[in-house]
Amino acid sequence: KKYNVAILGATGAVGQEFLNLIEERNFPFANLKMLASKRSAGKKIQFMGKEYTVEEATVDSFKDVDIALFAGGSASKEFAPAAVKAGAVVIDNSSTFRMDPEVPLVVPEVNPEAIAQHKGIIANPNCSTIIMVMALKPLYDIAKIKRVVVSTYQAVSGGGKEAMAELEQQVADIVAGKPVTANILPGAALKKHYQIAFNLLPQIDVFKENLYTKEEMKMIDETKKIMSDNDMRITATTIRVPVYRSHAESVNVEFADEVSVEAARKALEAFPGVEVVDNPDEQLYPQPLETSGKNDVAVGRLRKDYSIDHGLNMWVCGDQIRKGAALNALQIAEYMIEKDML
Ligand code: 11C
Repeated sequence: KKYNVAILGATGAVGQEFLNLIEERNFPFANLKMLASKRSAGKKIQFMGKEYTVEEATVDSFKDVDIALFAGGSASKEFAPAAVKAGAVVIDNSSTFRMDPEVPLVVPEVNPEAIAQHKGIIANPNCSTIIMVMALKPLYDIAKIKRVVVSTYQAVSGGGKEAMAELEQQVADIVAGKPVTANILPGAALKKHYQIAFNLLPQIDVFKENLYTKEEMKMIDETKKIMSDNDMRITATTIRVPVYRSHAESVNVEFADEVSVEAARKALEAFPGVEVVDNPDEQLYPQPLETSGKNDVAVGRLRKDYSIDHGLNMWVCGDQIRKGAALNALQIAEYMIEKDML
């Protein structure tokens, strides 16, 4: 069986990755609709030997669509209800519906059972959340996790194509001895912008009243929902780094019981979608350059945290446009196809 697929936000970084993955994974599509905002409508996209014209998304775009892959952003709120009404299942990469109790928030390796509860929309978690829970779940399966302290090192591509272009331009300008301009990061809609090249920005998204950024609160709230554990204590600091692609995270875990490094390694190795890269003797550890363009989340630097009773430190890297966004969404669709849920 083949399915009619629509991609909303086809011209962006996540939209483009949807196309790469649909081809790579031989996703069973019949018709493919490329949708975007008015600004991108009319653009041509070459895909699998065919030319597609990007159409402006409207509430009428979803007739006969089985699966609507939404790349993210404010368009989701506008178009998801219309797509559902038209009979499509929406897999949404925006933050709009993630914390809605009616909407499953899914990482297929972690909580696929939540998909069955959907009422038309399934939310794809935030990229840094997905990458972290991929490493937390196999550990949680051997011992309850009491507390997580995470610090992220997030690539500019999390901020979209424009943020990547900004880093490239700034590096080129600096090397050429030209003045540097910053218009996008830490966020295009923010009042102030700062140089990311050769710098670090401790702000991803807007600040909330509690002094955390929205990105930090996403990691906290979404992780609890995906792992179905509201008692888990989590604190997060999210940082933008001058890396093009792949987010990295330093994750400190406190368990309720003892977990040896060996047991943790074994559990991580056995988990689908995780690759353990951890050999200090050979200087092997996950690096963003290595995980870019790959599907697996890499985990390494496994070691005990001797400052608490049952603690473990690890370093996690994953391509946030793949597993952190497009791949995770497509895996949700693949799961639904496999289980005959479409
Ligand atoms: C970033 N995590 O790296 C963000 C991008 O809620 O899906 C994804 C935002 C989201 O900037």
